[in-house]
Amino acid sequence: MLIKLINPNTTVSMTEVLRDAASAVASPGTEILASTSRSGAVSIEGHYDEAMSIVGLVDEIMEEPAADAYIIACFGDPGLLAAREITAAPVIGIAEAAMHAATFVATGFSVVTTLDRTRIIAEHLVRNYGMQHHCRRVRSTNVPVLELDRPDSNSRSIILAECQAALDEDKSGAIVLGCAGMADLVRFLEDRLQVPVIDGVAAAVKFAEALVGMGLKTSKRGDLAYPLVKPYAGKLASYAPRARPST
Ligand code: 5HY
Repeated sequence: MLIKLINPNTTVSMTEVLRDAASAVASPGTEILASTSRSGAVSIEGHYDEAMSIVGLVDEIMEEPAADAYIIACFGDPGLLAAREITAAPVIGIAEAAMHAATFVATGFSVVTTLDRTRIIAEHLVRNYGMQHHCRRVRSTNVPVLELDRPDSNSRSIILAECQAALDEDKSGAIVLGCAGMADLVRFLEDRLQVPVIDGVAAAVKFAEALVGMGLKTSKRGDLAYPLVKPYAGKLASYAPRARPST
């Protein structure tokens, strides 16, 4: 099975972290094709960055129509429902994957993310995904996304301290990592915290394998049907939905 893992930001070194995290959990028959968006922000840290990332995400999906599943490897899950409209293959966002995984291993979890503005975006996701019952709190660390990549930054210890505060103050039983760039912190944190620490990239790979294994595809009835065929104007003219042979 072929899973296309898309980093919707344009930082190639982050994609390498994501590829390693995905490959570490992929089953022997699963090929992970990790790609970096070619348009948009170097890091996605706000609503505008997210909105602007969606064209690059669509390009990556359209370029690999034969993939069995797609993963959007950014914790805001930018463009998730739009992506589900343009393909019938399962599309999984890492935030939804991580939150769902956490509900299987703890009655309550905390999300530990990067900037404070990202915290607010993650809180929206908690509500959108109906996770209020499970998510005890979303916490920010004020570590910018690209700091996670710098060997000389003290981001690891800052994130560890915030996770410890989540366990002590929120009484959470598990930690959800609120940024794709934290994927390589799982072992470091689990060893010290002794609770499940969930990286959405790994969770998304396992859920993608499960959905494909069950033969489940995205429903094409209702709002996730292929986009209506119509002209688009201006810079986005070439993105106008086209008629499909089967529809
Ligand atoms: C992410 N931004 O996972 C996020 C989420 C964050 O470029 N990849 C990004 O921390 O803002």
